[in-house]
Amino acid sequence: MSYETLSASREGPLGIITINRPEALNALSNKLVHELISALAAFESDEEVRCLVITGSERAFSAGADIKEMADMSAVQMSMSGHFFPLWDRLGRYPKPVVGALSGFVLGGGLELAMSLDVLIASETTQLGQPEINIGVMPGGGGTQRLTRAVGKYKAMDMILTGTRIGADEAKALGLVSRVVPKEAYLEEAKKVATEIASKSPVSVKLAKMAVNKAFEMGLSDGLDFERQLFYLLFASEDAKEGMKAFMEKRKPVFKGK
Ligand code: DAK
Repeated sequence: MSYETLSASREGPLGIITINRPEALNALSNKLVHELISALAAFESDEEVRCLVITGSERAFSAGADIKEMADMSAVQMSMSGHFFPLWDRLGRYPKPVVGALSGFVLGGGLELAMSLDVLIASETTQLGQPEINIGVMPGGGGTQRLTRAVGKYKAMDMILTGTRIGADEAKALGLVSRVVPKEAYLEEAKKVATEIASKSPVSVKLAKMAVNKAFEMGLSDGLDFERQLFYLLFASEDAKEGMKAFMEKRKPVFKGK
């Protein structure tokens, strides 16, 4: 499938999506959002794909929603068109692991998109922020909730109310990205991490992702119960038997996703 605002390609077990609107610093236009949804759907149904990488360019992962497109929208248009919601919805329930390869500007809806992914690899040049306040609005794609859960109330208030951006090292110290690497290496590192994840049992990866995400929605004791149910369920998988057998036989496991 070919797209106008991004490219999607397969590299072995990896599905790679590269956002490509350089003229607008990869701002999320309606078209881009719909193309992203369709690329995600195609990789979801491709059984060979075990992990995704979403990236942008060295200058910008994404500078947020396309302000030029949004400027004239009415509140009714925004809510009736379901502007953006289908993307957050799909990402929120996406069963395969997704690694974000971040560089340059990761702003507004771009940061909200990143925060919906599973592992974030950032180039040392990455700048993250929720600058919506500067244009008279506020985060609308989960920023007030996900950023606050990631960095705590006081840093989130600072970023959201002043629009101040933070750099990669500060983001890592706050737990907002997983790893920071030199700017030449961020995409390779993301692919390396994705390849590592792709080598694990797809069944345990899927359930482990589900369990971690539930930590944001459940209280501790319900979350622990949920984790335990999934853990028991994994004992019904062939992959779990294979993993433990391979350990005892001192060989590499061959996971089949069964
Ligand atoms: N939208 C459209 N165009 C953008 C853009 C954006 N967000 N960001 C940059 N561009 C365009 C610029 O207009 C410029 O194009 P020309 O004017 O030259 O044609 C080109 O990209 C290069 O940008 P600059 O010339 O400004 O480059 P600089 O290096 O000087 O500055 C910058 C880079 C990233 C600091 C600056 O461009 C900037 O401040 N951009 C805006 C960042 C921003 O405010 N982002 C938040 C947007 S609001 C929703 C969910 C989510 C959202 C909305 C609804 N629902 C679920 C309903 C999300 C909202 C947002 O993200």
